Amino acid sequence: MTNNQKLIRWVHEWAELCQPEKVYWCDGSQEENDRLMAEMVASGMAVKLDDKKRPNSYYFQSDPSDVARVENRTYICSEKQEDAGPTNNWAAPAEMKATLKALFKGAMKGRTMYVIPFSMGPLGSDIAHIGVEITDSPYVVVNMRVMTRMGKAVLDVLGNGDFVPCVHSNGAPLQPGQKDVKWPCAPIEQKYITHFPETKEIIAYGSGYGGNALLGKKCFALRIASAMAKEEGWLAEHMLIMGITNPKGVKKYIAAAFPSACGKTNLAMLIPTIPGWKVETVGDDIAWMKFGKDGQLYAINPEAGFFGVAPGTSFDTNPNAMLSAASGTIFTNTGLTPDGDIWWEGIGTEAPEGTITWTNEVYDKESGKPAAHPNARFTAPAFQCPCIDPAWEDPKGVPISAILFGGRRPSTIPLVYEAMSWAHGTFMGSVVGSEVTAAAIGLKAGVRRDPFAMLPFIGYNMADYFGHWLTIGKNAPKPEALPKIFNVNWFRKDKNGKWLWPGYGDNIRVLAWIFGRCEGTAAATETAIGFVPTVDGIDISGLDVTKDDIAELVKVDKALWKEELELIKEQQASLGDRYPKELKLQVEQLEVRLG
Ligand code: SAT
Ligand code: MN
Repeated sequence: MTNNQKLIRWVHEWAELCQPEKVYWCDGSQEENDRLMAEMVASGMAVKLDDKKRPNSYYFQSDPSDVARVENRTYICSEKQEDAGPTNNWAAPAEMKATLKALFKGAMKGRTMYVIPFSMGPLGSDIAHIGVEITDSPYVVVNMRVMTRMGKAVLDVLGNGDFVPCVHSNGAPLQPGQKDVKWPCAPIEQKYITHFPETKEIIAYGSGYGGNALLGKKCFALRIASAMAKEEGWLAEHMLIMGITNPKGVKKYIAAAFPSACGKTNLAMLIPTIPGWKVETVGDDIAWMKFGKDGQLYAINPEAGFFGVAPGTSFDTNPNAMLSAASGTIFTNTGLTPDGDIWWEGIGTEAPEGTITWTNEVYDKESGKPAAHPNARFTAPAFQCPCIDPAWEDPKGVPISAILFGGRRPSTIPLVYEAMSWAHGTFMGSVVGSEVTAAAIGLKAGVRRDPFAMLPFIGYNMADYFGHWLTIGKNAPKPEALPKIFNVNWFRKDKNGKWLWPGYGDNIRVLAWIFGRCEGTAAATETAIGFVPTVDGIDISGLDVTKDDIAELVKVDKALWKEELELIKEQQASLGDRYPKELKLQVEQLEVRLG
């Protein structure tokens, strides 16, 4: 299938080490997919869902110990520890490779080694990159087929070119005669999700779930790509990309980063509540952005599918996601209904009698145990999304007019405000965070900082990453064409703890103001923290939100901001001496403006 000698040699070396029963090169065809699914159904790994209810769709239950990304087992292996920085787990590359070599020895015994050539981004796009994943998990193969462009066509584009090597094993070899389990994986202390940013390699062992195993996603498209982007002068970001068309038919694209549990997928697929506006989705999770020849920043979605959190998704909260997952979808750790469909908490219906939980028990509402694991997922093809943007596969990407940051902040942070400059916007991204309650995560209550929503995804020193953002602004080929930067906060509460903003489809009202700022038509008031809308700036027609509420929502309370500033200084101090001077200056200037 290929003459790429580097690729052939690399596959051969890993096959020697892992000792699989056979090596199989994936072509990405429907026939191959159907065959692998049929094999997994036969072995008891997968359940085929009812073809009338959920055509061409399959259901999986993971091992109860293997349900999410494992951040404490995720490593950045740069030669120097300071290059990984204070926010990443670090290990010396040679030591980590020795550890991994011992684990991978014979790790694929009794199994097939699948070779998956994949493209992150439309095939042949200047912004796209190719990777090859080897894995002993057929579940990974069928998921990668949805989440990336995968198979023979990728090898044709690759030719003798370079690729990012990605190695994955569930870490559960089979001895002769040993019966397989439904979800093979290794115990937690043997799981390793490792990245070598200097040599651009990924090696993951022991977990079959999500970003631990589908290595194109967080491992490549964020951790390794962020390191590539820094070297090459572009941006690899944890951002959705959406197109917004106003009632006059003018269209603009925005990219937006939020920490988890802020409704990122819902925002990407928003259904506007004000007439004449349209939202279309380019991507819901990751954006790669490069300057075009015209000096504009262009973005692609490196992925081809949605790996969405199932619980809470319904025809009320996100009909476009529900329709994306109507067929040809893989469900993991949801509930399974007796008539061969899926069910989860918040899907909008009662669980049918006899629903099976993700731990394969009969669902009992009274037991307090959910049918779906909170991190249950659907893997759905992006092209099935009813609001997918016509340009979502355009190899040159879509021009970005605005970048949004946001978090879950019940106080202090206004509904929306605009940065005064790119450097100020970089500062805004650097202090993104969500307020958490102590009970929720077993940590100290307060603001959990998640800069650029990239805390677990920056493949190098976070302070250097901030520096890279500043450099992008300084080196912009056409500074006036740089996207404007905004911070949004849908989660402000009043004194009684009631939400001040309805959110969901009404967020278009805030996006409309942002749109107007990009066009130079929307009015704003300058404050100490940036530009906020005037009280008439947000369309509240048809809402039971008053102008007083808007005034409260955009109010900048200097006393609260001074408290915020102290927290920001603590964060700065924790990030080490590579913290950029320009951002320190931003803090000093903010302090002066706050008086
Ligand atoms: O498991 S993934 O990394 O793909 C999704 C997530 O945890 O954010
Ligand atoms: Mn994500």
